[in-house]
Amino acid sequence: MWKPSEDDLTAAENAITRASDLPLEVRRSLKQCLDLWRTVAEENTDDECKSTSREDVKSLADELSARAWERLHSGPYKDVSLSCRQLYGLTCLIQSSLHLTSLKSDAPRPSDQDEQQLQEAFRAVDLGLIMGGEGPQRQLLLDLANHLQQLSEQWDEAEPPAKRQRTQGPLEPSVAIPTAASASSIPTLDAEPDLETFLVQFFLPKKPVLLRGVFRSWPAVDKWRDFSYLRKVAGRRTVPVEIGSSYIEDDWTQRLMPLREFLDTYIATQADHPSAAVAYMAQHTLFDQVPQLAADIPIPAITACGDTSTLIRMAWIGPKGTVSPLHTDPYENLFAQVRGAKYVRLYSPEETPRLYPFKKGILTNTSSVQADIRDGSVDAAKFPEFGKASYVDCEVGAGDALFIPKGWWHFIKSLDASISVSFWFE
Ligand SMILES: O=C(O)CCC(=O)C(=O)O
Repeated sequence: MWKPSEDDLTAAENAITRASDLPLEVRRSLKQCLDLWRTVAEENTDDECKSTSREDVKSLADELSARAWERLHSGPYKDVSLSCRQLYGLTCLIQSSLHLTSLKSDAPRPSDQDEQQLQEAFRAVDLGLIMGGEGPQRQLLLDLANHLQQLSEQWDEAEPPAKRQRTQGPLEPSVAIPTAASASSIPTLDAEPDLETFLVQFFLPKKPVLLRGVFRSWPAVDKWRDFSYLRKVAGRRTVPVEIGSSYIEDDWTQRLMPLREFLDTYIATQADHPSAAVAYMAQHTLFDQVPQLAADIPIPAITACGDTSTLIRMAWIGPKGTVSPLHTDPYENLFAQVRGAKYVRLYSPEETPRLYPFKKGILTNTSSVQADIRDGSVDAAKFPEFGKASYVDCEVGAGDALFIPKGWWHFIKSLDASISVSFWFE
């Protein structure tokens, strides 16, 4: 049976129970919950006593989790104290381990009920990793996630091949690497520049550059081309998915779902149902949640011209047709394409007055001009200046990377089932 490392657990417990910004009764109740949980985790506790204590741990953990969740959602995420996030992470750990311990069978092939428990165990651990912030509880969550993943792979291997095939569905092949037909206006290099060249010619003068094919040897470019690899190593992991044509449209919403459900529903079946809603696992810190995947995506040396301690890696996985409307980010961005192709259009910061950014609210970094600006159907009466703004554009294919300097506007549309990784740095 999986058991947390006692040292990590004590460190997490100490960090939270000493946090004076959490109400005393919350800290007491956490202590009680952890003590009970330790008893439940003891394998020699007799069954009857174990099941009573299990119920008690569950209700305490659920209550604490709900309180932390409420605080996490009561204002901007950055304003929530670290101890509150850690508390949430630790309660997720307890909830996840309870799902794990309630798996009924030792049989290699799971019952439907066990399958559901495992999925719930992943969901809890993933929410703890996504929302729980840094701290000693994180290592415990990562350890438990690894344990669940081992079980998950054992179960998948035990599935009859026919069933495996059916649930995976047909996978769309990647298109060939596109030629840079429209990229002439963006300087293009065929090899990763050395740090000094990149710094002097592009980073400091804030000039975009397309690095054609320079990351073609990344393990991910080969291994992730077939989505069944991601499905195998992270299929049951819970990820955030945006559903709708683009985040500025009214039909847009967000859902948490297992990665394999996302791949099966929105990517594998796209060829059969081209009119299905567009869904996008966008801007997700997948590599912090599933560190094993990071080994397939080496950190490009040129990001060292920024502050590497603040590097953020974002994963973007979606079908053909995802649109990220024209916007800017507060980071330098090395945007790398791992699978499939994307169209990218860039406008320099000087063009801002012609791009109609939203005037107030959280979207002042986003243009109010309609989502798909590529097809030329922008309403010229409503946005008369837009057509006068000059831009550069290109297609990026698997193994390419585009440097998008901080402050540059970018519009991105996927041309087929696609995986990208952005390296954001300061
Ligand atoms: O690929 C996309 O859809 C958007 C990427 C993006 O906006 C970014 O990397 O900052």
